[in-house]
Amino acid sequence: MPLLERAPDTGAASATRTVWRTCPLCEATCGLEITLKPDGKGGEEVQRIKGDMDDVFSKGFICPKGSTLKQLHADPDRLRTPMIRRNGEHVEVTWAEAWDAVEAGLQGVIERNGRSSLGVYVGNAGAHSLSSMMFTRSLLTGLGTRNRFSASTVDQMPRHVAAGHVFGTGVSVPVPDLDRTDHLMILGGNPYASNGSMCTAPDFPGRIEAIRERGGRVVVVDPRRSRTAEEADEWVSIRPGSDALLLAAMANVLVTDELADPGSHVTEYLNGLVEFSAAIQPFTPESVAKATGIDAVTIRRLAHELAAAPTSTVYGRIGTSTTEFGSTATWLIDALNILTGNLDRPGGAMFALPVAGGATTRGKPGSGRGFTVGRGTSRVSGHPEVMGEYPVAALAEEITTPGDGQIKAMITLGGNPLRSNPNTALLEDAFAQLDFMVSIDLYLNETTKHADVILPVPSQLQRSHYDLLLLQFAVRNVANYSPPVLPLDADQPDEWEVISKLTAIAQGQGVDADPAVIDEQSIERLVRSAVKDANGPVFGRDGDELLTELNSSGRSGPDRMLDFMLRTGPYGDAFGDNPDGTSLDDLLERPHGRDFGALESRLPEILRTPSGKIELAAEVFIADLDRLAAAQFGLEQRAMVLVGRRDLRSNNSWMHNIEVLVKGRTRCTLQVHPDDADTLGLTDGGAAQITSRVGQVTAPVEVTDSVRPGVVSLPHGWGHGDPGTKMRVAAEHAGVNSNLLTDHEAFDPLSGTSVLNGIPVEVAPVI
Ligand SMILES: Nc1nc2c(c(=O)[nH]1)N[C@H]1C(S)=C(S)[C@@H](COP(=O)(O)OP(=O)(O)OC[C@H]3O[C@@H](n4cnc5c(=O)[nH]c(N)nc54)[C@H](O)[C@@H]3O)O[C@H]1N2
Ligand SMILES: Nc1nc2c(c(=O)[nH]1)N[C@H]1C(S)=C(S)[C@@H](COP(=O)(O)OP(=O)(O)OC[C@H]3O[C@@H](n4cnc5c(=O)[nH]c(N)nc54)[C@H](O)[C@@H]3O)O[C@H]1N2
Ligand code: SF4
Ligand SMILES: [Mo]
Repeated sequence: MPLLERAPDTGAASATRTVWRTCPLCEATCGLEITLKPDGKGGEEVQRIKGDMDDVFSKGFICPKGSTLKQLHADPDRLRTPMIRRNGEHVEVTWAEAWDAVEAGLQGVIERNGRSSLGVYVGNAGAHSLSSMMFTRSLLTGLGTRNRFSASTVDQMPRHVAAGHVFGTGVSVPVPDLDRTDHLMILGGNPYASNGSMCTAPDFPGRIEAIRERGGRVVVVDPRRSRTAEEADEWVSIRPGSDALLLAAMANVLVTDELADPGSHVTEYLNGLVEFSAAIQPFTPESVAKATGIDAVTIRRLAHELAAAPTSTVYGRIGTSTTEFGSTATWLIDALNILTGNLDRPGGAMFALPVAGGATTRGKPGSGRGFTVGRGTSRVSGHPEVMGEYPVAALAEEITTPGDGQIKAMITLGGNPLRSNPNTALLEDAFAQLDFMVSIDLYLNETTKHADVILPVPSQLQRSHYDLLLLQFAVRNVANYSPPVLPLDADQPDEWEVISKLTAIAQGQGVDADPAVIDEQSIERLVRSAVKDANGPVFGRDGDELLTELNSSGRSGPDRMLDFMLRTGPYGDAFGDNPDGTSLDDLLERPHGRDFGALESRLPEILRTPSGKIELAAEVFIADLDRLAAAQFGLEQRAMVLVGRRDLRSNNSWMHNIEVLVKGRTRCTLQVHPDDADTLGLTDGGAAQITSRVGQVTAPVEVTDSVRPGVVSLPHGWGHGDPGTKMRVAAEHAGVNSNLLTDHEAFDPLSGTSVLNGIPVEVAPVI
């Protein structure tokens, strides 16, 4: 036996050791280096967290939130025990008691009102959890209700709708090729604060700086001179809600000035260029100048610069997405990338080739069934279904409007709709009317306080991780798996077990249902469909053999499913057919991740439209241009409007209970331009009352010329300290809830996404 062999990992730690994992908090997927030390009780605790210099993707970058996974794990307010609400107060109970209450509550509602009276909301945390990514689908199916809602309709649904109609699936999302582009135009995104979104790129800021260092140009279109705008070559100050007009006018310039040339690599697979060019004619730079607040000369120049750069790429996020024309604006972003010849080529807008679980890597390459919406409509207002869900803007009315299918019981998973959805006062009243509610969450917060039962999940450090969703939108093809860093607490089920058990109980299997049964069904389904996929790497193989081989690892739950997805993905070992290919074992040997290289061209294989072509002139968007033209006058007339913003140290409505992140200056301020402050009589540090059609809040004023005149900015996700919540630190840094002002009646009809930016408001001093 070699003397220097490492002691076997018995869990009873006696020395410090280092492990690596991916930070699951935002979309940047940074690698963390975590030092563990003995905790004096036979276990381990985190000593320090820093950036993993060897991570193949993030190369050492982290933001201030990454290292706070330690504090999050240690937070005494983080729920470790299920809670039941008794006499209006939440009390700790055993898991057995919690499951009994879930069974009684859910089955009672189902017996009285049927399954259509169940509603479910999946929040942003669901997208950052491997358990949730793997097991939420069976929960949704098991509930047997169409009343599905998620944070997507306060976020990126327009991105899916544009991708779906143009390229064939909701996740066929082109991402800016940040590392090779010569010219980047960002609309409505502030990656210096958010670290990027629908574009997975750890150290997004560093990648932006690199563009400038190699002589490229960065332009930021935003009503605020955000940190990203400050770091860019040019800040284009736009009037909120008018991005679609600007983009349409830029497309118009490219067509009119004969600069539109999609390139031979795209033209072959492109439908609708002539129709698109005709439809865009009315949107001249002169005609949109007033509504956008950007003069015609600038608009022409911006378009010409895009076309003239050796490579260029246009990218838009929240500020473009959460507006009345979110889908059409997103489609126009794709259109500009197509017109300038930059789609699907290095330096332009490219498609990732996801290593695991990518919808764009399944099925027959080159064509498919295409994208449809409206397979059902919401009961009260008739909103069309999009990507299997209804808009959150309709959630309150679905709970409060009597009739068949009225929601009587809600399940929330990893979301805080009472801080993140529009018109939360209305929603709060609705939630108070529910017969039963169960939440899977880490905290007793503004939403979960309404739950009859709260089922806690282990902390981020106690779970395995793989960014199944976010790596589909990555600027490089990479894979990075993280085993749990710390063991589960005694009695604490893993998150997937909580979701699966809830599924089984909702299906009527009773409180003794074994989550492993759902797990077995899920993996079987995966394997059976893979061996039937004529274009997949294990087509025709014996499913039982594959299962046996998979099971020889002893894995279960999301890890086993991930292993299967990795092995049958485009870089997988295909169960032996491709020996150098990847698998979970392969990734376990590479704690810093495996890099499969820069993005490569994927046309025409990526396409899943019925025609096998890019549908540039998809009918829904061409038709929506009329609505856009008609809205122009209204946009021109707008007085004061409210927009949001993000702060690097915050994360939507949570992480506010972590002292190191919230200490210091107040972040929840109303930013007002000095001219407006003068006119309105507002003073820096004073208080302002902000009133919209649906609500009113009071917030501290920050006078700054970083917002455009006529625009005020208030971040979302604040407003803590409600009675019945348990987040001591957050309550001390409460802030105000900006979603008391956002209007549930304002949404993008193509995607159902709420308007969260460009809210008409009145602002007055509080004296
Ligand atoms: N006005 C305005 N509103 C907005 C936005 C805006 O820009 N302006 N942005 C919108 C956007 S982009 C989004 S994504 C939404 C977010 O909306 P939501 O998803 O509804 O809200 P979050 O604040 O992300 O809440 C996450 C919840 O998950 C819990 N949680 C954290 N980790 C886990 C976990 O691992 N498992 C489980 N089960 N729970 C966990 C947290 O405690 C918290 O309750 O907000 C939207 N709302
Ligand atoms: N630190 C931190 N990071 C996060 C989050 C967080 O809460 N905090 N949330 C995560 C989530 S869920 C998401 S979805 C991403 C979002 O990522 P980003 O989209 O980059 O997020 P924001 O920082 O909100 O940037 C939106 C920008 O749009 C601008 N804007 C507002 N209205 C308009 C408009 O009409 N037109 C244009 N062109 N711009 C407009 C705002 O001023 C703001 O600068 O961030 C993720 N990362
Ligand atoms: S940017 Fe920060 S929060 Fe996001 S993944 Fe990296 S360390 Fe985590
Ligand atoms: Mo989001």
